[in-house]
Amino acid sequence: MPDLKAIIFDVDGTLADTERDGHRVAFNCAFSDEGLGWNWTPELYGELLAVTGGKERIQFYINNHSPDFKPSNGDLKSFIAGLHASKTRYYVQLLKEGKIPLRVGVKRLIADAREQGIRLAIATTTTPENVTALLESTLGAESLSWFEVIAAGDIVPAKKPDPAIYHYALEQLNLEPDECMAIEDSVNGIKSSLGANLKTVVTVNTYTENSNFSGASLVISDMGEELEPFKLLDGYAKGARFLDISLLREIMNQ
Ligand code: XBP
Ligand code: MG
Repeated sequence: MPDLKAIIFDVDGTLADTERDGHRVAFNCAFSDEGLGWNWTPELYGELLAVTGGKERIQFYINNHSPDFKPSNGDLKSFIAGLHASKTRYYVQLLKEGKIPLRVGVKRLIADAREQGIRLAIATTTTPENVTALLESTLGAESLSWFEVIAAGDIVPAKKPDPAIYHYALEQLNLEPDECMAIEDSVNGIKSSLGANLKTVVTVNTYTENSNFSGASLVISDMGEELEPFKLLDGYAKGARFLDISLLREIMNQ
């Protein structure tokens, strides 16, 4: 039976609740600087999350909510790229100010994995600068070296739900899917991880708690702590109160 060798983490919604008070706010700051008059409310943003990737999300918004929009420079693709770069600057600033903490249990699970020699990787649709800034601001600069692979953003041609980003991470780790576990928070995320044949644990958040996570090995409210146990939403957790390496191993061998 293959043993657990690596965990591949999603970032947004999984490591931290970044979307509503992070990415969304940063998008709106960038829109405001350009005088666009676009305001992504928390509710609208929940709908826009169906599209992964910030540039792709802006394009989708224009297509569906502002189809007559003409960019000031005449070229929509480069306009969106510039707008998104501005959004990234705002988002990184929010992270540097320490506005976005890790979710319950994340720090403990990462420490547990490192102690037990489990390799760590990241597979995300967000921009690499954002991953770096999140890790630095929450776990310290040295944490960047804990992750052997940071697979992010445009490194693959198709973002989640396409499995390309997980295929890329597995290739870089030089591991088979049955030697790894993925941790995700969204339907697009789990489509991507399952598409790469990875067993996946889902920790839900307010944007994803009502989604259908069929195919997940375990669905829980968060990673939990001894004194702040997770809520079990689907699957079998052997009475555990928090997600650790021993539970991940159990799930892997189910
Ligand atoms: C979530 C995403 C990202 C972020 C915004 O990524 O879809 O697009 O919302 O980040 P994941 P960017 O859950 O895979 O970590 O603007 O940098 O794309
Ligand atoms: Mg996510």
